[in-house]
Amino acid sequence: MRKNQIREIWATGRAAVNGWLSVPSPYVAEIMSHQGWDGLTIDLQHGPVDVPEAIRMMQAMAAGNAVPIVRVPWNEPSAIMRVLDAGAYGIICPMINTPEDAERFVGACRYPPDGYRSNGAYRGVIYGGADYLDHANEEILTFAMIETREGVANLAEIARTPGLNAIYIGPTDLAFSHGYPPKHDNFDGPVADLIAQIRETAHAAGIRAGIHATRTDYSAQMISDGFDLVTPTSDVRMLTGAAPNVLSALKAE
Ligand code: 3PY
Ligand code: MG
Repeated sequence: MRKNQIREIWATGRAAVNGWLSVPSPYVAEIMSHQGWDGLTIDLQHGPVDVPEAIRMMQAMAAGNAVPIVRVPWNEPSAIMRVLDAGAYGIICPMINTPEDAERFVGACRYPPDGYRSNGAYRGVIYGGADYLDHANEEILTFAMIETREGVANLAEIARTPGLNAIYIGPTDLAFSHGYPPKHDNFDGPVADLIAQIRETAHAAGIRAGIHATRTDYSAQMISDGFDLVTPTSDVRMLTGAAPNVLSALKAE
């Protein structure tokens, strides 16, 4: 089976840099997959991408090296299994709040006896290889999003879920549920303290920690603080970030 590059990066002690895809376009996915991202996550929770488009995007990405990851809309086994069957090598699952949530999520990603994933990886075997079934449980990465007060309270237990590889912090929902404005890139303050606490709890349980961001400087800070994966930006943010610079240079009064 094709190896999961993010696991290999982690094995050498480095952090993985993940890109984020919200534009429902195989062409955009193909362009991004040739830029050197370690992983690329297709977002099915927020934004207009749906499962059939995500499948076309993964097909387009396969010519590049980025590991195909999908953030599913919810902790829903059928949605998880559909994108795994289509070749996703990692799943980010929103709003994991309890050990039961984590068990349901991870179980959907693992074939028996480790979980209850159903057999039928029609494109997994094309992307991954003919021995996909034998190694899928070892290669596919599971990321539980910790982004609520309840998730933080239960984190030590959640992190001990067999087969859970990592947590992934959603900083805006995390801030929201603690009564703060939903903001990314928290350099300091109470949400920054929570984020450090979550990272340390995950590491103490022997699993990896990833975080969503929108700034390069903040992402660099998160890597130096010890995060194993950062998402520094997205396709949409790169467009909306770059266009105003060009326009303000040309349309300045
Ligand atoms: C959050 O900030 O809550 C996220 O889910 C990031 O996309
Ligand atoms: Mg969120």
